[in-house]
Amino acid sequence: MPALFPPLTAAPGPGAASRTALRFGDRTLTYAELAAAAGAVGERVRGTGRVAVWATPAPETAVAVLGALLAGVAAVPLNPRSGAAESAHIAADSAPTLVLAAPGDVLPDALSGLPRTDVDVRATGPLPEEPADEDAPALVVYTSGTTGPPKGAVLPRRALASTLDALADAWDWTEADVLVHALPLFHVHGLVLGVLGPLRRGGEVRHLGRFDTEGVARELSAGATMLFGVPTMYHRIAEALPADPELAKALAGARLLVSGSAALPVHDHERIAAATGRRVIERYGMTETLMNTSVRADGEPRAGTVGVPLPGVELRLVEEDGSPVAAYDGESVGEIQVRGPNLFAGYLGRPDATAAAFTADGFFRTGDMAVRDPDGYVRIVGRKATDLIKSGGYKIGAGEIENALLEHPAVREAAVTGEPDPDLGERIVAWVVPADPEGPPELAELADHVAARLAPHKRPRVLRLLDALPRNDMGKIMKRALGRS
Ligand code: MCA
Ligand code: AMP
Repeated sequence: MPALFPPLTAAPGPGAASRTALRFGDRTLTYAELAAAAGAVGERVRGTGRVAVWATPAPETAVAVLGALLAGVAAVPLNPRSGAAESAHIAADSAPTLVLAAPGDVLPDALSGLPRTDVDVRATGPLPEEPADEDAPALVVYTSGTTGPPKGAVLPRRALASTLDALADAWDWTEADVLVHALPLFHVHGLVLGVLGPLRRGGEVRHLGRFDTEGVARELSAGATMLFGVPTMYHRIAEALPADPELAKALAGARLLVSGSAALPVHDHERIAAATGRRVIERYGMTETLMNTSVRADGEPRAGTVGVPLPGVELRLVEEDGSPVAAYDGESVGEIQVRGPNLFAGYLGRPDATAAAFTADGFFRTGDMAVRDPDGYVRIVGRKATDLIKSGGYKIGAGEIENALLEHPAVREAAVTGEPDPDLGERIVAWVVPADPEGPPELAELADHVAARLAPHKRPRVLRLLDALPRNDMGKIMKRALGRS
């Protein structure tokens, strides 16, 4: 398989090596510096099994992941805010041989048994010879399901290469592009699209560390050409625009504004278009499939659609019984199923879950429900599972939060749902039957409990106390009834 990052490994043209590759605040690495530092990581990890990467929004994370990828070692990016139970689960499930972190980072107890290697972004090492096997695992990214703890999606090198090249085709993405974003680096959006994407093209990425509209305006005014964000970020931009002419001007000058990870509300799309003259384009993907569809840079950025299938991606809408929906008429709803080189190889150590995720003819069942317009544009209208919540662009399983809540002494029974939220898309609601009706738990203590165990973004934002949970004759909690009460 050709190199994953030709700009690093190919003989550099005049000036190419001195081009900026990464910027995190005032910390910058050129392509030559990045290649040297990644080479040093590669030397350290070559021949080991999977390595964990403490994925802070810092250049060390990019160097660590790149070094592992170049050496043919799978990297497992870890959320540095994961709580105790989540860290312990991922460490045990992925069984890394060592953990790569920035000097000074404090690691949780769950990782203390692992050898630790500090990443030095000024180190130099030779670039390793990349593995030829395109099916070799490149990343293991943890993603929530409806029940149980998160599963590790194994992403082969081929999937990364094909999805990034398909996006380059759809977006006219070149080495001239400078991407700005503030996405976390332990998920596909921020890591694969937001860091590996620019590096595969030979362009530049500027990471803001944390999201704010000032940083977006500053970087887009100072030469950045593209912005990636989740809808929550575009919502905050839409809210800020009326009072911020600099932000409006900066967005107006961008080449491409891209939203993904959840549905961009039409209202926010239209407010941004009205204030800037620019339309945000949406692309649709999943941890397991990488990117499936996008509005193309030269296509019509219709609000509320995720565009057309990317090159190489086969996409179909199917009825409950697996038959194709009657028509692409903008009305017939079916589940999106996809097949192509962008797909993952399976869930780590979970052949049962992997088998259940695919149809007999190799299509991945996304669980997302959509319609297609006659011209092929896909519009997502919902999702099959009520037990999956999308909050701030993060996918969160109701079951993992329920299990955490049930471990709190003040909780007798718990059910978790998502309800519409203008900022987060959905907010997590905890329905709780208290152990002691006279001394029910408070929202803050349950939120802290979940944040410390799982992660802060999984904490409930609303607490509703009940005398009993509505259950059907089988004893199963009727979540739809909860939503209406
Ligand atoms: C609050 N905090 C707490 C607690 N409460 N910490 C501990 N215990 C608590 N009880 C902290 C938070 O950690 C955070 O710290 C701060 O308080 C604010 O938290 P929060 O309100 O949750 O965050 P926010 O600032 O509102 O974040 C909104 C966001 C974020 C920036 C939009 O949700 C985000 O980054 N989303 C991106 C998700 C994403 O990348 N998804 C991609 C997966 P501090 O203030 O220090 O930060 S989907 C994917 O990859 C697929 C392939 C796709 O299609 O893209
Ligand atoms: P994750 O598993 O965290 O990678 O999230 C994948 C899910 O995010 C998909 O199955 C969709 O439900 C949702 N998603 C991603 N992009 C979009 C989008 N542009 N519009 C609507 N939903 C999206």
